[in-house]
Amino acid sequence: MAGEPQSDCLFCKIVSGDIPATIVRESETTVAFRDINPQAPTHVLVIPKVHYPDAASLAAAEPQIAADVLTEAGAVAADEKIDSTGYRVIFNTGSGAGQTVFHAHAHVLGGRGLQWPPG
Ligand code: IU
Repeated sequence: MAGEPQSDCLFCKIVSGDIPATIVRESETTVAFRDINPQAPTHVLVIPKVHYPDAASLAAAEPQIAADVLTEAGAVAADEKIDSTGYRVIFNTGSGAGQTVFHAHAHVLGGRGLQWPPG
């Protein structure tokens, strides 16, 4: 069923606690944890607890939870004190854009200068 945990999904296993992660925030609907391969001094992933393959499918099915992900991304930035210097929230969507884990997630990146356009 849509949104149900997928047995082959690594981020569903982080939600269930079967795979360890350094969790920095948790809400009723989301988990935020440090990326294992950080690309900036702050690199946190915010994921919904429900399983959807990408941000657009999450937003179509569960708009409030998609909003919760964005709210938590902002809270992570405040917790990490990168909100005043600037930070980026990224949803890689599709393998052509670099998505490697097909469970919707927001990257929250900051703590260094960020170039535009991104690579
Ligand atoms: P992407 O947008 O799908 O490429 O992002 C997936 C991210 O998940 C990537 O930055 C990985 O380093 C990160 N990650 C993680 O933090 N912990 C894990 O167990 C796995 C991937 I698998």
